[in-house]
Amino acid sequence: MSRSTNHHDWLLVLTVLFTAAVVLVGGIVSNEAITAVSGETSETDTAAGQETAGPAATIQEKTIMLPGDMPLELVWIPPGTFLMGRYPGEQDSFDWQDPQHEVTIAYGFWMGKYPITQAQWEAVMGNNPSLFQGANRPVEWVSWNDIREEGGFLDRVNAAHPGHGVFRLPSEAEWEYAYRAGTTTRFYWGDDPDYTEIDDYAWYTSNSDTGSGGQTHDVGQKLPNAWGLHDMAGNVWEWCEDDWHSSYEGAPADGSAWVDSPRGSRRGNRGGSWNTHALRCRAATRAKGGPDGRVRDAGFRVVLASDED
Ligand SMILES: [Ca+2]
Repeated sequence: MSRSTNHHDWLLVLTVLFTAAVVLVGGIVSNEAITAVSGETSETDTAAGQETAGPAATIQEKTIMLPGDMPLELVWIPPGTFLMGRYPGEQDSFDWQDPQHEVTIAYGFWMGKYPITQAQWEAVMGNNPSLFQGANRPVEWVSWNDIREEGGFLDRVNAAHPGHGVFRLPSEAEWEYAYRAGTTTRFYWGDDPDYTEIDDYAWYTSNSDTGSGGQTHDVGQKLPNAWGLHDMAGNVWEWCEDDWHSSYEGAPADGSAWVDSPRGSRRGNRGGSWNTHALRCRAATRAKGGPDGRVRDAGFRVVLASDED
C-alpha cells in the first residue's frame, strides 16, 4: 500500500512541476514575441489574500494601450488539455452541453482580464451604446456584428496594432478552457451545490438589484479565477466566435471556433449575466443570439493570439 501511495505522490509532484514549466515557458516566449505592442508585462502571484479555486498559479499580465491611451489589461492563458461540456450527472445542467469531450489547446494566448468596458469601447468606437451607463461597467447593447464587422471594434483595435498578433473573439472552447483555469467543477470556485459561494465571484440575478432593478456592475469587483480572469461568470454574457450548435457532436477538438460555411444564423455566448439565475453562471453554460442582436446583458472580452499561433 505504501509503495502505491509513493508512486502516486511522485506522479503528482511531476505533474505539478511539468504544469509550472509549461506555464512559465509559454508565457515568457509569448512576452518576447509581442513586447513591441505591449506597454509592459508583469508577473504577479495569485492575488494576495484572495482565494481562488484550482491550483496555485503564476499569473502573467500585460497591458496594451488602445486608441486614446486607454489601457487594456490581458492575462496569459497557457496551453493545455481540458474536458469541455457538462460532466455526467452535473447538477442543474442541460443537454446542449453534451457530450463532454477532450479539447487540446496547443498554443497559449492572451485574454482580456475583464469584459470590455464602456470606457474602452468609447475610446475605440467614439460612442457608448450601453443601457446601464458607467465607464467601468462592461459595454452591452453591442451586437456580434458591431464587434466583428469591417470597421467594428476588433477591426479598429487591430488597425491600431499592426503586425503584432491579432485581436479577436475567443472560440467557445478557448472561453470555457479559460473559465475553468484547470478546474473540473461546475464553477471555477467549486461545485457550490447550494449556491452559497457564488456571491464572492459573480453578479447574477440574486445580487444584481441594487435598488433600481437589476443591472450590470463595474468589472473586477468579484474574485478572479486561478488564471486571473474576473467576471467570467455573470455580469454580462460574452460573445464568442462560434456559430451556435445545439450539441458538441462533431465539434473541433483543437480549440478552434466551430464555424459553418456559410455562417449560421446564430452565435454562441457564454457565462451567464446579472440577468440570469446562478446555474447559468456555470463553466458549461452556453447561450445563443443572432449576430445583429443587441441585448442589455451581453458584451464580450477579447483574445490576443500570440505570434506563434
Ligand atoms: Ca461574464
